[in-house]
Amino acid sequence: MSNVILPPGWKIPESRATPEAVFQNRREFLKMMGIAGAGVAGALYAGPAWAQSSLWQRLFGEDKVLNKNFKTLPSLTRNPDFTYRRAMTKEDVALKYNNFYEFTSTKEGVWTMIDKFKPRPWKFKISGLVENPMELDVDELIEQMPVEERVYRHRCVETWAMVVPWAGFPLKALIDKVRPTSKATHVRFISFSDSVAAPGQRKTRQPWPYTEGLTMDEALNELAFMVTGVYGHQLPKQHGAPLRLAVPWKYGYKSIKSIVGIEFTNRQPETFWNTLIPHEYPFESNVDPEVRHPRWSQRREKMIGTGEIFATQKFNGYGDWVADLYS
Ligand SMILES: Nc1nc2c(c(=O)[nH]1)N[C@H]1C(S)=C(S)[C@@H](COP(=O)(O)O)O[C@H]1N2
Ligand SMILES: [Mo]
Repeated sequence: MSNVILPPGWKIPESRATPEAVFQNRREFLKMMGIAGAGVAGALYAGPAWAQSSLWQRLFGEDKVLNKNFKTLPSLTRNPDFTYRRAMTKEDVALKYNNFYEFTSTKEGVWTMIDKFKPRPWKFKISGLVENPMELDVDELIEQMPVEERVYRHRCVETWAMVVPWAGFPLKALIDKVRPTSKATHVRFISFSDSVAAPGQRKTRQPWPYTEGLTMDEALNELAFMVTGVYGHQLPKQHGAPLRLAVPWKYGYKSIKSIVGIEFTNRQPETFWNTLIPHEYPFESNVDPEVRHPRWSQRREKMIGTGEIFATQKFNGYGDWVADLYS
């Protein structure tokens, strides 16, 4: 409809074929070259610009970029109320298949491009229609919150899905602390701005920073979760360190990453995708198999890693928690 740029990676999963084939061929490639291990190859060739390319990173840079030394989170209790009824996605799979347009629109490339991004120290601000506005270091905030583990399903609008164990706290706990005034009807979330670390933000026709929003009732729902970690450790950069949202009854783009601020407002806020392509990405965006995306069906979804296909469920299967909000 408009001449708005449709980001090139914004496609159904068929677009995965090429880069994944490259990655899966890594071992054969190494064997072919007679190189014993990625470490040796890395030591020989670290340096030239071409070695920084994402193809090179995919072949040889994985341990460095994945940085397995994420800080472990203390004594995490898994909340048993959230049943997920599917196999959990493997950590390495989730780490290497992301949507994070600040870095790149290729899902397989995000983890190779996050080196310069520094999610700590990180200032976090709560403003707008609240009695107790706050501005503090993100770790100071997290320390005050009731952190637990919840295994949630995640359904991207592009039809891929995963199941991951997030750590975090209910958004409601934060809302109770800052006490919105009776005028507040919506919550606006704002992601970081750093076009040096995040090359995607140099695309000046996109409405950076990434923003999202919820109604107040949605924000107060038990399911709305502020995520501080995953798989038992601090959130890695590619999943939206140091703090992201998880609203699993909505399409994935509502689950905004690397949040620097939350603002309470008296009107529906503008959001990144809704501003870019309004007829494809509505504000509400609840998962619904009956409502087609203009360019594809939403009836089925594919688990990353295993490739299993499932029928998509209304509200991504979370109707018991949220259907009341929309009746
Ligand atoms: N700031 C920011 N948040 C974002 C995105 C993004 O590009 N930028 N992508 C969204 C989309 S489309 C999805 S599906 C999820 C993906 O989360 P994951 O990479 O941790 O799986 O993040 C969401 N949050
Ligand atoms: Mo998504």
